[in-house]
This record gives sequence, C-alpha cells and structure tokens, in this order.
Amino acid sequence: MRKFPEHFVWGTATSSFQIEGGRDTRGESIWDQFCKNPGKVLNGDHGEVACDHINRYPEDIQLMKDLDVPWYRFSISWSRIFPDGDRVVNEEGLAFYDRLLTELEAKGIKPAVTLYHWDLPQALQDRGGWMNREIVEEFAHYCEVLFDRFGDRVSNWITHNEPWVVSWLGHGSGEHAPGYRDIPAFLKAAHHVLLSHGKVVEQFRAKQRKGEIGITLNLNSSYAADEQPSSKEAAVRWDGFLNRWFLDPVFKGSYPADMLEHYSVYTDFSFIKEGDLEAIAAPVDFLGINYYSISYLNHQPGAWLDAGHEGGGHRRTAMGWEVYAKGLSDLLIRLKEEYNNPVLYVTENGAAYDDEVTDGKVVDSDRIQYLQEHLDACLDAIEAGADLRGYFAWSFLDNFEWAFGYSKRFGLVYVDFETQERIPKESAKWFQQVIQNNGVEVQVKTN
Ligand code: IFM
Repeated sequence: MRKFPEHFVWGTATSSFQIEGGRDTRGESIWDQFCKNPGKVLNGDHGEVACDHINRYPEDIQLMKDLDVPWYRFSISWSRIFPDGDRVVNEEGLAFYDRLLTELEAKGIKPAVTLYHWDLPQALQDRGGWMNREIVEEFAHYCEVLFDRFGDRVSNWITHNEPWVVSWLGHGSGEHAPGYRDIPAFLKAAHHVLLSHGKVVEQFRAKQRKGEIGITLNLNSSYAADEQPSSKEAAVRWDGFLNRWFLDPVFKGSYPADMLEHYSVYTDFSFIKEGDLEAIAAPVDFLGINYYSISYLNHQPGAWLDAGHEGGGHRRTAMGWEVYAKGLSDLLIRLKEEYNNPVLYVTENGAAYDDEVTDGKVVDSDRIQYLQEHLDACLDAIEAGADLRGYFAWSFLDNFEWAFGYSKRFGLVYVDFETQERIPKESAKWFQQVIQNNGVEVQVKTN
C-alpha cells in the first residue's frame, strides 16, 4: 500500500444546480433557461428536482458520514441567494445553507464552498452576464454576503469552478448556458470571470477574513500526437487555450504572449483595463485542479486554433474521455515547476460509467480502477515534490451532467432518479477504505 502524507484532505464534491432541485425556492438561473431550449440538453432534462438534495440533505450527509468522508465540497446557488439578480437577499436561501452547514457540523464533516459553479441568475444574464463588466461588482457583493454570513463556519472558499468552461463552453462553443458562439464574447467573459475572482480575493484579504481562498481550474495535459513539429506547436496552442490562459494571469499577472497573438484577430482586448491583471494575480492560498483526461493534438488547418484531436489509444469512460492517469502527475509536477510550487488540491477527479443496479448492488470496477490509478498518480507527483494537500472525488452523487442531462453517472453513490433512492456503489466502499488507510493499494499500471 502507498500512503498519503499525514493530514491529507479527503472529500467528495458536488454542485448546487446538479443536485439541489428546489426550483420553486430559488430564482431562475441561466441553466433553467438553457434546459428549456430544445436540443440543448439531452432528453430535455432539467434541474427542477435533480437529486432533491434540498430536501434530502440530512440523508445525504448521513451517507457521507457512514462512508467516513471527512470533507464535502459543495457550491452555493447564486440565484437562491439573489433570486432576481439584484441586491435583495433571499433569507430562505441563506437559511438552506445554514441548515446544511449545521448538519455537516453535527456529523463532523468540514465544508469547502465553491461560490460560483455556473448557475448565474438569469436576471444578471439579461444584463449581459459575464460579458458585462458590471458583473464583477455583483459577484463581489454576493460573495461578501456569504463571507459575512458563513465566514465563521467555512474555512475554505473557492471563488470559481472552471472559468474555461464558463467562458468557452458558455460563450465560445455554445455547448453550455448561456449558449453563445462568439469568440470575442468568450475572451471578454473569461476576463471578467478572472477579474471577479481577483477582486473577491483582494477584498477577502482587505477585510482580513479568516480561512483560505483559491480558485479551481479545469486543467489537462496536452501532448503532441506525433513527432511532427507542427503537432508540437498545436499542443502548445491547446495548452495555451485550456491551461495557460487561466493559470498565467492568476499566478504571473499576465496573459500568455503567444495566445494574445493568436486571439488578436478576434479582439483588440479593450476590455482589459489598467490594474486588472494586478487584481487577478492577488495571491491565492491554493489552486484547485479538476482533472479528468488528456488531449493529443496535431496540426489541422481550419480547425479551432488549427489544432486537430487524435486518440491516444487509451481506454475511455462513458463520456468518451481517455483514461490517462500519468497526465495528472505530469500536470501536478508541471504546476510545481512552472508556477512556483503552489499549494494544490485536486478538487475534482472521477469518471462516468454506465452503472447498473444488480441485486441491489452497483459493481463499478471501472471507476475503482480509474480512481486507483489517479490516486497513484497523485502519489507520484507528491514524491516528485508537488505540494498536493488533498483530493475530492467527483462526484458524491450521480447528478445532472449539464448538456448530457442525467445520462452520465459520475457518482460514488447511485441515484435512482425516479424514486430518489441512493445506493452506495462499490467505489464508495473502496474510497472509504482509501480514506481509512490514508493510502491506496497499488496495482500494475496499465497505461
Ligand atoms: O459535472 C462536471 C462538474 O460540474 C464540473 N467538472 C466536470 C464534471 C464532469 O463533467
């Protein structure tokens, strides 16, 4: 068995829109709207009920407790706190998170709270959402309300979950809410998301708030598909698009020069104002990393960034994502080397598979293998000096997987969406052993 360092943080993660439901007790969010657009979400699925966590949270937290999970990462729904996107607070919304925190405290489970996991109030979208610079002040105000209310009970705050997804999938490719397909909008939205992060960190420090604050980025390792110099260049561009465009401003206070040049055909960057980059680079206490898969690139003229995708020959999850755990250790080591050895948490890692219930059990060996290999990769990175302090499995429950609706199951706990029955999968019991041992049995590496 390979052991993790003492005090390593173990947890599971979820997000508000994906599990809460309770649509009638919050304002409309951009995802409620998006789900209504025919063809945007598989099977016309929506988040009105989801896992009904709004009502079932005591049962869910008891399950977490039974599985010995010491930390829980969840997000707060902005539209539950400010239903109309103005500054009129919904006390009932705050009361829900108050009850959730009380329940967690009663079970000895520590909270890590994400402030934005994609469910923007529709009323703010109607004012331009992340494309309108005013959103920065709105986000800062929303966060202040939460810090004031819960700051003595939450020690770990994450400003944003996956700015690349918010900006690119939401504004560039249009696969996510609000569904724009507009490159300048992508760049503007990305900047405002990053700026809002920086402003919130600045004010967290200025008010000398207790606890730690950071940001979660979805990062991957981008490799050249072959030895061609043009493939290597494509991999560098893809890395710039997915990773460096977000890492560099947060850790270096600048956008990467090569990407500024690539993007200059789309925008004059006039949305970047004096002082913005200093604000974005406000020192964070940690970087959260959501890691799932890798990319292999070659030169493909006409494709986005002239980058074509090749398979790497690895096995795939139900999302079609290739499983390559070494991509995670490569990434963690690279962050140590190129970004001044930041404190790191894997805030999401996991896999969707086509789980089935047989005789009341879900035997999800593929997921166990996925998790085992990625935990092994975490240990490789720690041995190589990466300052990795914790790991949160995605997800605690099967849930609403965005454009894929309820068709993709990432949970350690199976959810029957008809009856809302919860069944811990074999992977949940396996993860419990990992937590209890603070270590993982190592198998032969298959990649
Ligand atoms: O379900 C999502 C989550 O909301 C953000 N990170 C990736 C997960 C799997 O796609």
